[in-house]
Amino acid sequence: MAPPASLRDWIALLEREGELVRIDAEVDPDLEVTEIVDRTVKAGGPALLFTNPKGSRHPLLINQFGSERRMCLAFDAPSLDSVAAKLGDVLEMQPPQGLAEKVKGLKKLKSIADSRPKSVRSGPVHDVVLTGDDIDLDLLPIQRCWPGDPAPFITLPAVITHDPKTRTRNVGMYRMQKVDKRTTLMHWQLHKDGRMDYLATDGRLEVAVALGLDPVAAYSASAPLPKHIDEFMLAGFLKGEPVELVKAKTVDVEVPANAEIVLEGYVEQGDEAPEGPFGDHTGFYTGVEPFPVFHVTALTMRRDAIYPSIVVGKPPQEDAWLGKATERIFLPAVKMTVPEIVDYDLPVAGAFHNLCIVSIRKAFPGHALKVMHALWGLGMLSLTKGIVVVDEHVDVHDYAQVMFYVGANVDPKRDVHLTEGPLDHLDHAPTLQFVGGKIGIDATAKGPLEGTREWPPEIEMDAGVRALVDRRWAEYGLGGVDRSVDGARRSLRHLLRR
Ligand SMILES: Cc1cc2nc3c(=O)[nH]c(=O)nc-3n(C[C@H](O)[C@H](O)[C@H](O)COP(=O)(O)O)c2cc1C
Ligand SMILES: [Mn+2]
Repeated sequence: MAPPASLRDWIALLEREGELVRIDAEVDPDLEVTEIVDRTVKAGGPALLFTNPKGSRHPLLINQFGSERRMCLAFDAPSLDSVAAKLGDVLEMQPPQGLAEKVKGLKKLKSIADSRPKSVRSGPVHDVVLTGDDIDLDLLPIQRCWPGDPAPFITLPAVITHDPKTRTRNVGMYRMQKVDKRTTLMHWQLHKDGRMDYLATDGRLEVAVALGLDPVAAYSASAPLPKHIDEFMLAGFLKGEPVELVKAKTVDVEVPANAEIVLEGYVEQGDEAPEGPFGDHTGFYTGVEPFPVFHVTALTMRRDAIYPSIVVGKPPQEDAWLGKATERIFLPAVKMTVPEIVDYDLPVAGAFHNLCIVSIRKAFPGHALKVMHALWGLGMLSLTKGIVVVDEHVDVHDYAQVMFYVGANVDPKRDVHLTEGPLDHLDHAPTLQFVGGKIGIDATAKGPLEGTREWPPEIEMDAGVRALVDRRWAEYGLGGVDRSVDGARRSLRHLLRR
């Protein structure tokens, strides 16, 4: 088994697994789909394939990522942590000793070499090629998600650009507001690589937008990789198969050969127009700001192309699971830089950038502060508004446990640290956009070198007594009582419901 190779294989897999429902009734992509999906996501329901969206001949797929189980099916992995382990394995490679280790090492190196995208001559994405006046975005069932949105938005694209100087490819997921049949806007936020490519050109930047990829390639567009790393390489590594790319028809960009739909086109320096408002993953409408205008020069499709979409809004929504995938998959990379980190959790309710809970192996006075500042300097985590640091034995995914230590171990005057730094583009709370306050809470146990009184021991039952009670449990006649109330075993699903 391997992760699904295309959106169609993925849909077939979801159907076999009872994870997809087809809706044949005519449903309006204008708001009605959102209300259905919102209820379905919150109930932990299946992926939905709207076969008859009003005004379009193309089916609309949504909620493909909306549960932990589907996320694991997408990666063909037993858990998101096991996907992370694959990456951690490569990141932590040591010079091999002995033949067996060398062979294993070679296999790992091969998996890296094989992750490079592969160019192919043709692909089904070019079954239908529309250019000039034939281009018509109205063909697609693009959703208007929330009542305050002024237009339909493409919400699940993989936007492909190249750095004009280095030619490095970048793939990112950025919403695109429809302007007319051949034009959209491109919502490249301030800190994103796509915007860097745009700013680096002094004229025109060619862009291709792929819609309807296999789930791992689609996920990779949302992954916060450093600018010089091609997201399709991560996809190839995680799939164990290179992403196959074919030359686009009207721009010098390669596109996934078996994408359902591709929009080719360009943006130009200085050509911007008001974008928004948009009901966003922050749970609020983000305001109107100028963003680049994307002119479509070709619309190519598979025959009977399926259009993929996602709704973001007040959490939890489907994107919670894309975020959780990133949280898990990037843990080994975070640990590479800050090895004292044991685990971290970005609560869904915190829209990912508002709060990070991190557990550390504390080794010296001020260690929690060191880790806070490291995270505030690390990739997209630098935009995190609040950080809570706990000791290594605390389960960061068990929010009640974390609250216990925040309450018990914190002297607010000593352990709450306020500072400033860059903030998420969409954060409406800071007085200035993009920059403002940060809060760090050190909920670790303090030592005498940190100037505190002696820290009291925590209450813990004797291991011998625990084993004894385990052995004798049946004798007590308490069969109905769950004896394994253990935070660590609670699934992410429970955390979402909390
Ligand atoms: C459903 C969804 C929608 C997103 N929309 C946007 C967006 O409109 N603009 C943006 O800059 N980032 C958006 N993001 C986040 C980016 O995809 C993410 O930061 C990604 O790492 C950007 O790639 P880059 O770092 O290569 O620019 C979205 C993420 C998801 C999951
Ligand atoms: Mn990138």
